[in-house]
Amino acid sequence: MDRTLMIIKPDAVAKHVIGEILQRVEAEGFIIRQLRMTQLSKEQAEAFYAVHRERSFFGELVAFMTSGPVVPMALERADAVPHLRQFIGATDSTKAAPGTIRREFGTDVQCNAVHASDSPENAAREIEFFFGKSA
Ligand code: FUP
Repeated sequence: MDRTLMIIKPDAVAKHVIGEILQRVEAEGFIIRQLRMTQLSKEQAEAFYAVHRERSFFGELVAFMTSGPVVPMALERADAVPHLRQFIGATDSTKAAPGTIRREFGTDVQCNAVHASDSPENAAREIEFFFGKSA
């Protein structure tokens, strides 16, 4: 079994669809191993998205991710990383396939409802970021 990190982003939290998203994730066979709600500081959001520091959208991304609470979780499943990426859909919610989480609950390329780790290495780093080494 592999692990990945998913974050329910501030737009989805504000829409009151945490429960619906969790229901779909569990129905897809993911086991929730860790889960919490937190409000990211500017420093934390900048550190989490450090790989995007030079991108034009970095400032807006950090502002959005700190605009309200987020719900990070560690999820377990066979092929967790690629399976969750497929399940949430393309980055831009307007281009994500019908039925995916981003298409169903997101709005655009910034307010896209959820984050999911893009590699097993990043999944391990991101799970540690939110839940510490013991997770
Ligand atoms: P993803 O791995 O699908 O989350 O997408 P990226 O790593 O390409 O981008 C990380 C986050 O930056 C996305 F979730 C949303 C945000 N983003 C923007 O806000 N504007 C853009 O033009 C591209 C990405």
